Amino acid sequence: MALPNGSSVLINGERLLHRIAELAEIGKIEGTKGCSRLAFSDADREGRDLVVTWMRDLGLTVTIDAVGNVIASTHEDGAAGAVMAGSHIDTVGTGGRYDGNLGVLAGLEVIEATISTDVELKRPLAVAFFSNEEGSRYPPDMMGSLAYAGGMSVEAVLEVEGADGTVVGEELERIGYRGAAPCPGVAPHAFVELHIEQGPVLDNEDIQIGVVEGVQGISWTELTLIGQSNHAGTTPMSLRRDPMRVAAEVVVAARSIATEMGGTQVATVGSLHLHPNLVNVVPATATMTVDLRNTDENSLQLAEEQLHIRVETLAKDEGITVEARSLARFEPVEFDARIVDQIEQLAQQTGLSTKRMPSGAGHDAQMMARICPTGMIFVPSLNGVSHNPAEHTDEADLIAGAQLLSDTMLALTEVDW
Ligand code: HGY
Ligand code: MN
Ligand code: MN
Repeated sequence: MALPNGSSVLINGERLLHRIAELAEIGKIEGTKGCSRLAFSDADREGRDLVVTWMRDLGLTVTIDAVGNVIASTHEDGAAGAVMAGSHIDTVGTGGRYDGNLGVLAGLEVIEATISTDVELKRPLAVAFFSNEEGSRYPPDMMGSLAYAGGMSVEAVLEVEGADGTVVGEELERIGYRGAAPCPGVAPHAFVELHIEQGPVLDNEDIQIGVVEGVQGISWTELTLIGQSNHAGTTPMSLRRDPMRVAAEVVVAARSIATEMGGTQVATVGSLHLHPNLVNVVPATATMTVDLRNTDENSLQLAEEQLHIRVETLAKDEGITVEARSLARFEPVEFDARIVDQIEQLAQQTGLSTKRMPSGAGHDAQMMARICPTGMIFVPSLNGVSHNPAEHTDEADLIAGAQLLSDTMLALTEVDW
């Protein structure tokens, strides 16, 4: 797919870097490059307001839907028939400045660069940021794009309660982003997400572009382990029903499931809360989360079964009860081969080194793949570090990725599926 009229639109790398830096000031984690903008928090609202201002200053048609997804388009019909870029601008609590933000700001840069040239496109361009991609305050992750793609109702989204006791609908209202546009949203012609890899592969192999073929499956489970609170000094070990003992062994079990299975299987216990969490009290409850992922659905189910068996065995042995709640469950996704090929061809055409690879992290693109041809572009993460304020990608890689996003989006305006 040749570029329109043989010309290509050159993005303005300095403008992109400046916007990344400006957005990163919102929710800045002092002394680091990172930022903290949990979904629907005041910092998230501030970040949203800044990006929406940039969108409106470009004269784009900006719509906000019922779950706070924001779509900006060069055409008044919004996403209809458009080639759309996008990602998220919410972050985890200890986030970096590139996760999600790069894909949104690069998409905005492509549109601004295109508007400032005389190139005539057959299709509109659009850029989106979706609500609550991280899911760490309100599960599941990719919540906004899941709803946009019709995978979760607006009602279900609005009633989700966070670990902090707040509710999505009320927080959305409070920050002024419970919009009027319908959700699910309109399927665009195509969707392309530029994102940092967040893993070590590209950096280790000194490769500039990851041509992403798909996203691995994700399984988030919350376990509430219910034992008997008791005195730490007077309760004989034989009489204890200690949920923390089971929690500790579940952490070890999750890790051994992943190492025994090998391949792409990963397992993470990322949160653990004890009640009453006091030095001289055998805990009453332990609440923990287990994140399992695998590129293969059958293997992921095997890991889930293994975890369930081990938790039940440990709980029985300790005489405690277990309540399990699924927080997120997404099967592996494959991206559209035509877009994957296009990204690879354009990258190699411009002399960039490439590697085809799956995504270990979840992304909004995996939800958009449900409703339109979708692809992803990765740029390297230094030492594979992410979900960490030290997250870093070299400026040259950021700009190369954004230019490839531009070339890909423009090429996709030329094709009819
Ligand atoms: O959980 C994920 O993979 C993504 O960062 N939300
Ligand atoms: Mn992300
Ligand atoms: Mn993330």
